[in-house]
Amino acid sequence: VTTSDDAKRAAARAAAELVENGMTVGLGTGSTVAHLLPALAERGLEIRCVATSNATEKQALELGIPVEPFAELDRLDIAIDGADQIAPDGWLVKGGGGAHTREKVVAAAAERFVVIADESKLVGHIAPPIPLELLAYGLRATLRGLGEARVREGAPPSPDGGVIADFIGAVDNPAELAKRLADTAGVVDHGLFAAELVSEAYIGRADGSVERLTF
Ligand code: A5P
Repeated sequence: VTTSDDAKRAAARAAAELVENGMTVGLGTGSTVAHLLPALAERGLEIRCVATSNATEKQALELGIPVEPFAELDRLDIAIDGADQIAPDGWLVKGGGGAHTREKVVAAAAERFVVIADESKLVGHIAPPIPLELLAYGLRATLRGLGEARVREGAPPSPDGGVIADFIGAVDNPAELAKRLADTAGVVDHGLFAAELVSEAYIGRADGSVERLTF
């Protein structure tokens, strides 16, 4: 068990306390969320959950947390998820695990979107790589349109059949790049999450302390 694991666990356990009986909850993906699920299960709440990946769904069900398809619910009370980069202004990069498309749908549907991470995720500036999900249809043409992008080696397709790739060009202005990526035909979604989506971040440290950041 590494110290970063302790830090992730501390952040995850603090965020689990935000969930209340009767809530609809979006469950993120990754090694930090893997600590959230047992903390949530221990609370024994009556909640309705959607999962952003098959891995999260499987772990949740094993722990007795109910998961339903995200087709009927039209909003969520809260979503809790990890991040790969957290900038001082609240912009995020997500998708290190290739789940960013579903993660963004869940974050956008949530009244409150809470990020959980260890302090290594805090960055001064957003930097490449920026994860992408691309349609397989026209893949080479989409990559050509993007310029500096490459398919992520060894990454399985997304649960929706998309090809996982990364934009590796410079990131000067995240908002401008987000618009350019979103406007490129063949891009299903990208891993830049605007600060407006983010309610707060719980940052765990190896000593077990947790800092709450709001943006
Ligand atoms: C999954 O695609 C990602 O967006 C994760 O949320 C992100 O990579 C954080 O993962 P860890 O909690 O494993 O660092």
